[in-house]
Amino acid sequence: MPGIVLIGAQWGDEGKGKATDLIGSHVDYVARFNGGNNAGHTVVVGDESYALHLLPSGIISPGVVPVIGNGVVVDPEVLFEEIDGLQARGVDCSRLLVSEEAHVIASYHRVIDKVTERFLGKRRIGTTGRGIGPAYADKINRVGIRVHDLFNADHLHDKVEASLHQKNQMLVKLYNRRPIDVDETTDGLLRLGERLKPYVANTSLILNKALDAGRTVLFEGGQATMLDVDHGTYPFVTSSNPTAGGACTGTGVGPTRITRVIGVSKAYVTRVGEGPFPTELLDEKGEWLRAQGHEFGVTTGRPRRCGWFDAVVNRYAARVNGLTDIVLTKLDVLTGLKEIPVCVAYDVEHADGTHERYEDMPVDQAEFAAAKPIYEMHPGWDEDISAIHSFDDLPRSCQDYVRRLEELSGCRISLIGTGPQRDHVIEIR
Ligand code: 2SA
Ligand code: GDP
Ligand code: MG
Repeated sequence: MPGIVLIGAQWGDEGKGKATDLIGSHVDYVARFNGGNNAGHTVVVGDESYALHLLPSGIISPGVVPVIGNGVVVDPEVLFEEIDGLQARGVDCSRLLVSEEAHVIASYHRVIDKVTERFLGKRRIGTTGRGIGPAYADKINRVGIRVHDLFNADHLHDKVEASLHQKNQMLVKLYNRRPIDVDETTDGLLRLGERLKPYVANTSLILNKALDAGRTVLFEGGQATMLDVDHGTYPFVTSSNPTAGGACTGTGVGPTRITRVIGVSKAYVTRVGEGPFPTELLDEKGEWLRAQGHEFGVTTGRPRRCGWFDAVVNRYAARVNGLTDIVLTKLDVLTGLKEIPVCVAYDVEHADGTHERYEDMPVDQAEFAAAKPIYEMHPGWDEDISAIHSFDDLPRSCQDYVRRLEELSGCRISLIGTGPQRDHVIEIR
């Protein structure tokens, strides 16, 4: 009855889509447990590249049941666009299951996300503008709309009215916008509900029964550890729990069912959106990494900020997620560098001018923002590694780099990505 959790160990875009696709072809269910269509997961199969946002990456594997768990915020319009796009390319989406307890992103959540960011100005978070934060805020404020609310017109009208009551005052008085119409919004949601209905199910019950019957479930995280609302670089985070614990609350499956927790890390680091990033490269080396790794947002197209591998972040991710192993992706991107810096610890200067070495993540975000990376230098390699399938065949310096990242992270590396394709991979036993 194995439950496998797969999460991002850095700031996202580590290549979780590809890792899920690889592991997902051996599992029975792939369940998303957090976030929404802020995510952008790329799966490359032969000449075809699929950019998935809301659908679990397992949708590409025939025979896998893709599940959208209760912890996800669902924008039905985006979901249908994604389903239509995939079906037009021959991908069968009929097996999809959507939790009746998942919260819905309504048009007003998108509006509020965008106006709030504009209003914040210099203090903006750099959100994807998809309404994620406002939808989760409504969930916590107990004025959210859940999937099963879409099937009862009177009940839905009351809920939309309650949810819009305060928001309309805010939109009119604070942001000088027109109020959002309750009837129009309710009608729109009811129409979306009709189309959503065939996919809706008690997914917690289904997943638990599947585990009881000896099936394998892969829990696929969106975003990443450092974007977690509790454990990330708050307030520069997303509004959900992308860490491993979120897999349980976000699907209704207990922690005793989880047997493996896989963290996906890039061989360097990227971040998109605002917030501190100690190893960020603001020079031509950062641009080189962005160009080599094609580091642009899958959802928004924004250029990603790039920097060297940060072992403090990885050690932290290993701890807060209880990682059993790491999938190290995009090692091929580093090919051609003479030497590769790796951040092993931080140097933080305190207000009184004294310095402190941090081996572990500082909790105080002011300290994290002031953290200077302490680097260790590693020799690089020039050989193309994308066609290599055995760890022992990698150039010596490349093997040493991987082994050192493993040692610094305190967690074994079980898989290495050497290119975007499914077969660009090295398994380490
Ligand atoms: P939001 O929209 O409220 O979740 O934004 C809050 C922060 O979370 C970050 N975030 C992400 N970071 C990396 N990748 C994400 N997905 C897309 C991708 C991003 C894109 O795969 O490339 O296309 O821009 C993602 N989603 C949310 C976001 O940048 C904010 O820092
Ligand atoms: P996710 O959000 O974690 O699923 O990652 P994204 O899909 O946003 O970004 C990862 C990008 O790296 C995608 O374009 C993948 O096709 C690509 N990718 C994944 N693994 C590798 C790898 O090992 N090497 C290279 N060069 N590209 C990879
Ligand atoms: Mg992504």
